[in-house]
Amino acid sequence: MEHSDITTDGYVILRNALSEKELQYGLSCMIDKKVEYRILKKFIDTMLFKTVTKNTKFITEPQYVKFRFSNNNNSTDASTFHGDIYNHSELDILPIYTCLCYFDETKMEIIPGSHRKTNDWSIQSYNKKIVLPLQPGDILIFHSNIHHRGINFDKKGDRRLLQVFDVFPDMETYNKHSSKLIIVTSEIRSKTVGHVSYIVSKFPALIDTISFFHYNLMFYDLQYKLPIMDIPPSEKKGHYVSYEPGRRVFMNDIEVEDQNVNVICDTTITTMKHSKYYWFLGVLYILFAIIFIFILYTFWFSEYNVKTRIYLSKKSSQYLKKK
Ligand SMILES: O=C(O)CCC(=O)C(=O)O
Repeated sequence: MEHSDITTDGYVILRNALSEKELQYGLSCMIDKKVEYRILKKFIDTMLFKTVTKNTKFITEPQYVKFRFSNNNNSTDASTFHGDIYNHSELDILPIYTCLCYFDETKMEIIPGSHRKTNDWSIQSYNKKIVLPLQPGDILIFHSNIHHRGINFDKKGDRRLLQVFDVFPDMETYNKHSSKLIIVTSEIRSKTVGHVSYIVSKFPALIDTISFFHYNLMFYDLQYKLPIMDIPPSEKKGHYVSYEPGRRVFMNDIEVEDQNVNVICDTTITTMKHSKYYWFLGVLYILFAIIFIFILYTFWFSEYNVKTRIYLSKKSSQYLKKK
């Protein structure tokens, strides 16, 4: 285990934790661009979590809600800073983890300590970001609300990654906390945004700039309110809220499926669609657009502007004739 501490830093890396044979078993789930999810489920239960429980003291009897396998395509929603869960409860430390198993060499960016409540400004927190280099066989575990993002999506080649989300460390924690978890689904609207993010993530300078702005929105809990995809504050209070973009499929119903889908293993967790609560923002956006077009229109057809435009076109035709 590395020198990071799960309580202080919010993450740990188990370096070279899985053998070549175990990794090969995990990867045998890939059939061209599709995935045989039963193989992955077995890999998680018998290899990944066996290694995790053997090498950590804080995860002893893992209970997880879902997982996702991607190959360079989780940039649809993971290339800007985000938390996998947002903690709206009184607790300082969220008792839920995300476990990531890397099959290829790559990097990810994380903000150590961002899993705890802070009085920092967003920019102070943002400046603490560090890059974690990851190798095949490494397992990264963090508190699910830590701020992190995938990087390195511009590199050619595979970036195969298995992520197990909403991992409760033992049965007692699951029984106590799972009813406070809310999953907000937003598949349809995130499709277009996902496609754009996938392309933009291939341009590091551009995605870094977007990520900086997104970080500020996320820090102040605005990133889902502004695009009208959130639930009201009253429903968040006391809860752990996870936003789930992309398609969801149920473990019991699938065999071979696409990559990068959310494979749901626990169907008892509260799931809801974003509400109509913030639709007034939509009305405001339309009002602003109408006012903007009106101002532009009146300005363009004002007496002064019409005269100026006639004068300028006369001048330019005289100039062209002289030439
Ligand atoms: O791709 C990575 O390294 C991180 C992925 C991630 O944060 C996510 O998919 O939510």
